[in-house]
Amino acid sequence: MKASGAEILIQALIQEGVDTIFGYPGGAVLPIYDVLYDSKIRHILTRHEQGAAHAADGYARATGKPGVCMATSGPGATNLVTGIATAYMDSVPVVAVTGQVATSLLGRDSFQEADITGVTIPITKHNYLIKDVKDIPRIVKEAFYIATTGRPGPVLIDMPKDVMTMQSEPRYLASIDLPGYKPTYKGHVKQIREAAAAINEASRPVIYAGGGVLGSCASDELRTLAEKASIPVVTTLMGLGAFPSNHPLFLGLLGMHGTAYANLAVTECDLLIALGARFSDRTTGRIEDFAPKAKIIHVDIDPAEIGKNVKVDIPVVGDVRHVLTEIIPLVNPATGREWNDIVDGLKRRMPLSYEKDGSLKPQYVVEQISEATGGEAIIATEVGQNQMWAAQYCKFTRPRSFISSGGLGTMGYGFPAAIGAQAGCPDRLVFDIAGDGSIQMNIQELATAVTYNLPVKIAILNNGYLGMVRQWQEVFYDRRYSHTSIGGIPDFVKLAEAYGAVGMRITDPADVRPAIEEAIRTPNVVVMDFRVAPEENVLPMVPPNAPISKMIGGEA
Ligand SMILES: Cc1ncc(C[n+]2csc(CCOP(=O)(O)OP(=O)(O)O)c2C)c(N)n1
Repeated sequence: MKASGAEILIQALIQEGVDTIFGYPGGAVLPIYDVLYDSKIRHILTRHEQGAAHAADGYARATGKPGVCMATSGPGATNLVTGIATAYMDSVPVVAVTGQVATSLLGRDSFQEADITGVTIPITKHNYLIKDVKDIPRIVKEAFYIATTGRPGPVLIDMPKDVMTMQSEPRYLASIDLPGYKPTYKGHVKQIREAAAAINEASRPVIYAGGGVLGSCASDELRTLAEKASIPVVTTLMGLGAFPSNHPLFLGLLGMHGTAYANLAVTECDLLIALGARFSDRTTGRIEDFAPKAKIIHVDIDPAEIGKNVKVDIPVVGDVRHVLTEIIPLVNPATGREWNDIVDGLKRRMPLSYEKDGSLKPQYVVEQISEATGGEAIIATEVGQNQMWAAQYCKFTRPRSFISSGGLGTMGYGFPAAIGAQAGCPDRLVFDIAGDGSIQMNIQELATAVTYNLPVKIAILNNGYLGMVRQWQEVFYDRRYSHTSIGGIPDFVKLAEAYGAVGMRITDPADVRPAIEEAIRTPNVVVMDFRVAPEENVLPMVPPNAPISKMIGGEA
């Protein structure tokens, strides 16, 4: 039976298991929206296309399934760009569908025409401009396959309006054939043996776990390896949640705002086992001084990552879970060696700490959120100090619980991503830990959260500053706070109420825990405006391009 391009598209999405699309309509996607009108796919109308892209990304990070967003041509498509780039930098599987002007109008500066496949080449894993209605089933299948396999990432499908209305007899494919795209899942046997031998020989090993551990669902294997060989674990920002925070072997975050003990353990180790991590400058500090005494094993599904930033001694190309499954039986059991005592000593001597002077401290707010939720909530963050305090003070008991823009550092990411996570995980408690600056970048999505009854709890650490930038100005620019004091901060309580959410203002430390508990009990979107100490800094801090062992502050 013949069907229109738009019908074929929606049918193909359903076949890929899509149940939710985050989107925003416009002229060039009208035929698709017409089909959506009576389709079984849930469409969540955001208030900005950037919100739709971040929501699809948050949905993907929380559920492990690909997230889907949709926008019209031209400005709708370009509004997705920041969200697509955010997903690309953090290897998140997102499929973005954009409308395009009719094929006869392409290349003529037509109304609302933007060359979105051209624009997104460097920020997508792959993209398509569909010119023939017959290609729709194949392209949709390929797009999901590419987005979710190998190193995951965003794929864009651009669809001209006339292709949506053309009729065709659809032929949905059961399998796909993509010569030239064959991700390597299984590591090379010889390298796996070498890696296991290196682990058995090491006397001061450390595991450095990144987002690839979560991407490959390898948390259990990570834990098995760490426990079997008694190896301390540090994580990147993207790797938080991959290993339980309360585990005795856990050393927390590494790098610029990592714990002192994680940074010192990596500096002193003789073997660094990097798992699905990409050695970003925020984690390594000055690259020449990174893990200077260590042999490095690097396991990554993307061969382009290996040797990109650091010299690797034992490269293993493959999926972290597959590779760990092979390595674990070859590793000798070990119990508390001298190294474990040294690391435990560091942990005891220099814990994360902040001055308790009676004022309302942002770290305290984050600690209380973590305690009140027992480490079970999904925590999304914005970008800045709020993000780093969340990374330092939130404890995670299970994977896919920390949702944050690591690679691109996108302000305005957290709230829409939290909406996506809540849509994908209706039974979980979802918080967005926010700054007063970043929350204002996508605060219009309060309408989306309220309309679709996605009861995200927003905790604004309101310091009146673009805090992280102010901190850099304090440290590196002699306290010249150029344009980082943000005036015109709205009354967040009234704003919440204006959108139909619940607003609370908290100024006294004694009110923090009761407010959080009340928010958790409230079956609605809640905005908590915590008026925190304005010039609190995130510590420890490694100055950019300094060795990670040279930290400012943070030691007890
Ligand atoms: C879209 C975007 N613009 C600018 C920046 C640069 N930037 C990084 S952190 C930050 C300050 C964030 O301020 P706020 O949201 O109030 O959070 P705080 O640091 O105070 O917790 C800025 C401006 C960014 N990361 N993203």
